[in-house]
Amino acid sequence: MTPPITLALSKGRIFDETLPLLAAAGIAVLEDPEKTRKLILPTNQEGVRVVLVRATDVPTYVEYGGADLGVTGKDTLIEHGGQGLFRPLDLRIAKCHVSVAVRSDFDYRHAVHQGARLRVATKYTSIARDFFAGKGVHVDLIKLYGSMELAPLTGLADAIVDLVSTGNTLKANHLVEVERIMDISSHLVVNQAAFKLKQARLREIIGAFESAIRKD
Ligand code: PRT
Ligand code: MG
Repeated sequence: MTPPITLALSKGRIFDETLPLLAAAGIAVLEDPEKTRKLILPTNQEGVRVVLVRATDVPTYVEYGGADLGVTGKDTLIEHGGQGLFRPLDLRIAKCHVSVAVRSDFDYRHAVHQGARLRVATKYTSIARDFFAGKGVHVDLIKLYGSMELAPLTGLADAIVDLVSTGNTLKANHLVEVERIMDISSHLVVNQAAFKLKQARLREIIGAFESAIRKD
């Protein structure tokens, strides 16, 4: 018997937006992650299963072979470093961008122009460090794990680096976008050893995903 293919996904938008791609590969997940407490979900294909992990853990699972492949945001991939991962496809799902945002009453341009040292709160310390280094702006980075929008409102930081899609979260918290750092979408990542060992089956899945990617 050939070993099963294990796909790592996170619940929520990545799971939801990967389903149509799986369907194109003839794979249907048999349980709804919002309704079950199971972390390993069977599919209609005996040789394929889905494991549910935290979004930030997807690259780690695939790197160490806990999963053969996974779907992860480019933001998460950059912060992880991407070591040990083969990255065959931009799936063009879960799109957003990484931005710098401040309180609407904070004069960001002036602070930057003055050469002020900025306090920046973010979950994305690598992306933020590279971006501000590239601009020659001195920053003190404060690592947070969530609710970044709160940091400028409470005086914890002058600015945040966070993901933005509709902009509604910023607006609801009286924050404004002052820099757009990069566009983000989710990518397929594959364990390098698994790609060699299970090449035929993985190539089929990658090929099916590739032809189902939205081109708009
Ligand atoms: O939520 P949890 O802490 O469990 O984990 P996570 O935030 O790492 O996972 P999840 O599922 O929320 O995000 C997984 C991936 O989806 C991210 O790594 C991104 O690549 C992608 N993605 C796409 C987004 C968004 N759009 C997005 N809007 N991830 C998060 N957001 C958040 C953002 O951080 C902000 O708080 O939504 C808020 C802004 O949304 P708007 O529409 O109000 O601008
Ligand atoms: Mg989230």
